[in-house]
Amino acid sequence: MKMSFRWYGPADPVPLEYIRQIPGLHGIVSAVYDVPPGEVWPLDNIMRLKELIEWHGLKFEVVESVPVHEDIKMGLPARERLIDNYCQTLRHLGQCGLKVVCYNFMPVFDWTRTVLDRRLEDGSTTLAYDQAAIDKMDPANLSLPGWDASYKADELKTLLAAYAAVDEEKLWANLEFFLKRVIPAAEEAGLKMAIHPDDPPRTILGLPRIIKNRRDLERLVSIVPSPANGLTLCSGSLGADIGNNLVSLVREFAGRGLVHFAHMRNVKVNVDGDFHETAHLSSAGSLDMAAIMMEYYTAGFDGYMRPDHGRMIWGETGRPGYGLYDRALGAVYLNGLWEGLAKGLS
Ligand code: DNO
Repeated sequence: MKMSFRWYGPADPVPLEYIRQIPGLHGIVSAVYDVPPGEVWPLDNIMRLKELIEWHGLKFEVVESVPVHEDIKMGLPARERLIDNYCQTLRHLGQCGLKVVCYNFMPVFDWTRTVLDRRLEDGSTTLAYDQAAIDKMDPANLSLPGWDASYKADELKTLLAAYAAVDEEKLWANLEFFLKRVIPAAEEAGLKMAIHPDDPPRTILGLPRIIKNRRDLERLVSIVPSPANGLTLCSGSLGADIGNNLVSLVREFAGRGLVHFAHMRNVKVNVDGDFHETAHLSSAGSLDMAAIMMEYYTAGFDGYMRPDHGRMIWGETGRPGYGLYDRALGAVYLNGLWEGLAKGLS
């Protein structure tokens, strides 16, 4: 298992100088952020990022994410050119020695929360999701925390309207079209693709969502059976549906060598399906993190893992979910569990 840490590039308020001080880190997970979605990532930009990370004593082997353009997800004619661009980006990443590419196929919004700073009893703040708040939203005048600045109002309206023609089966067909082109390119470039599940794993605002549970994951990997067509198994995303059993998902998919990237975070899920994110520790949330780690260990997992979102603690401010302190605690906790497993502590 290669413990990694997400870093949003030179504009990230958390500096690499601090990240390197977290014990037990193998590398950084990052992306080229200054190229618009759909365009080719130039070799130079990737190389510069890699050199910067390596200069800090860390490896750069995992990209999160190479965004999939909405026109590909909608199956518009522009996808031909956009998929060619995607494959070219993969070739460049392969040339720079990258190994795993995380991506997702969620329409319009990637992760969705209704609050980014819910205060917990201990005074920390965290990301939370309340269905009632979503249901109250006016789709014609949508305001979603974390996304408000990403789209202009008109742009968002047009996009949401265009998705009215895309149901789940259409989205699957578009994903299939994408994978049949992209997986061979990834194989040639020496890369493994790792799809991120939908977060949360349910249909939101009428938009189709197709990577939500075991059945979806199985369907995905069987579209193009190849080690290059694998998963980012995100405990917090899938775990927000209490019907998903993370331990058995790890057994099934990591056991077949199809999990290339493990996102580990804990969530507290209520009976009504609302949830908030918690500290990584098992006792803090609904997921048994130790049991999940044990399953990875038993599967002989040698892929990449990272602590996922953290709360904001100790007065830290910054990018919600991606501060330094709580994620660093997560990395150390997960490494501790792993050492315990390796040494047979019980
Ligand atoms: C949220 C993340 C996601 C993830 C993408 C991967 O913080 O877990 O944004 O990076 O879905 O494509």
